Amino acid sequence: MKFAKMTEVAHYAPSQVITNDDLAEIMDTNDEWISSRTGIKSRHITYDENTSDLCIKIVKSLLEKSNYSPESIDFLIVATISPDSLMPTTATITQGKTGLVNAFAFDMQAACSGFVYALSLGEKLIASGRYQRGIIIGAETHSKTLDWNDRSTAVLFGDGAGGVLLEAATSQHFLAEKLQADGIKGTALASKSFYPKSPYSKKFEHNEKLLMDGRSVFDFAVREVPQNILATLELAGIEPNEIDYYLPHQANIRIIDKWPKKLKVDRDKFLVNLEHYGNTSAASIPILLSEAIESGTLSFGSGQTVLMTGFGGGLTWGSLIIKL
Ligand code: B82
Repeated sequence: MKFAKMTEVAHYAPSQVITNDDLAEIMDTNDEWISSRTGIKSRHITYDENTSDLCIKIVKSLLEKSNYSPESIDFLIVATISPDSLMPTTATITQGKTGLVNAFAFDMQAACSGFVYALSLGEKLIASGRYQRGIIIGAETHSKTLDWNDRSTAVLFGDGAGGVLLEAATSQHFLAEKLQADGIKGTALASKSFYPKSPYSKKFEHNEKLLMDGRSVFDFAVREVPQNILATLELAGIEPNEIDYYLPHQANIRIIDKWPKKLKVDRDKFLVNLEHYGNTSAASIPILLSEAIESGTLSFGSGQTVLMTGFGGGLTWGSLIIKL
């Protein structure tokens, strides 16, 4: 039996910080409205960097921290819904510019669940025994896809990236997982759509911008996701309170605030940083993990048990229980 473990983590966000007050200068909104409904105070917004530029920072940082050569990396997965282009992928652009000459690379698209899906897949690649070392990144530059005239969505999102180095291990670190999807409810959270538009095709209705049925996705996050967490805990044979820290996708503080009661665990076990980043979709969980490692709240090799939960467009959602 082969195993995988995370051995390093890194995060990066563009240096430009845009506060709620800054947004109030360009659209009809205010700090009280945004922070009371979302918990967000500021977000990082890229000035001259694209998603691959953020990913390059993460790869370089992981290589520096681990002292591994670029040639020693077997694969790179980038989870993103704001790629530089559909082709080439953000992962291959990053791979080319960081000298990961022996790595295969591809993008994973599972919205705000992207990092959890990609980390799960990376673990399987290593557990197969075929690959020894990989990098999993969640990265977004949402600012380039937002409708800056739509105050209901433009205030919610931010840019940033986080990633982990995944390596072969001699003992089990990934204890349980449950990944889910429900395409029937997919229209509740949808971005710009693509449809045939050739001279030979019928005219399709399509949306040009992000659509979010807030109430419906909020109810989904509050009702369904804790059930997924409980099911994952049951698979691991672990009680909710035995988890040292929960690392939830940072969509909205009101969602996270409802979970401790549902799971009957202390609110302090839920790590939160959305105040400073907004919703960074696939990047939110690795940024959260990286900050927790940096602050000493978590450390690799400590034996602490964490539960990561992603949930978002698709709809997709899922949890991983990992022993650090
Ligand atoms: S909201 O609908 O406007 N609302 C909840 C009733 C405000 C209190 C809202 C806002 Br504002 C921001 C985010 C959400 C939300 O529910 N988001 C998500 C839910 C499930 C999956 C992903 C997300 C996400 O935003 O990434 C609701």
